[in-house]
Amino acid sequence: MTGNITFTMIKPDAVEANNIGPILAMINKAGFNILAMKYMRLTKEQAGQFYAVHKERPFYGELTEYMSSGPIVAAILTKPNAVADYRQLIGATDPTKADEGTIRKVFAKSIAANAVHGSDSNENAQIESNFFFSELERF
Ligand code: IDP
Ligand code: MG
Repeated sequence: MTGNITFTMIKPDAVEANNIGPILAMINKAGFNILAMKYMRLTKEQAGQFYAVHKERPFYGELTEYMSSGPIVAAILTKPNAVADYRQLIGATDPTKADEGTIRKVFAKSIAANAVHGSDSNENAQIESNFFFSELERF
């Protein structure tokens, strides 16, 4: 593995809009390699587990409903400085505040349906990757 890892999801709004390909192209163009990847749909319970850190937030119900509303693409990405570089590539949580050229600026529909997830720390990148992928699924 070169560099460290981050975990991403292409969220239901972006999958529904046929933006898997364009988003993966931006990810590869920015220098990230794919260590693991799958296309799947989360149950509301699984979405709740994944976002458990946000349980007390007012948008938790909306978020877990939305994240289980359709299929997603989950992936582990590698690159030197992966976590910070990927947060920069995806842009701010609220797409109206995201920089030009970021994934969320280009593809997000709203603050909830914001096209992609990106880990916020190395520790969470490990936890989130382990939530979705076994060692046998990483290459
Ligand atoms: P992040 O995805 O940029 O790290 P977080 O604050 O960790 O943002 O929030 C997790 C996810 O919860 C966001 O990506 C978005 O889908 C959703 N979310 C965050 N804030 C709001 C909100 O104010 N309303 C609705 N959904 C929100
Ligand atoms: Mg977050």
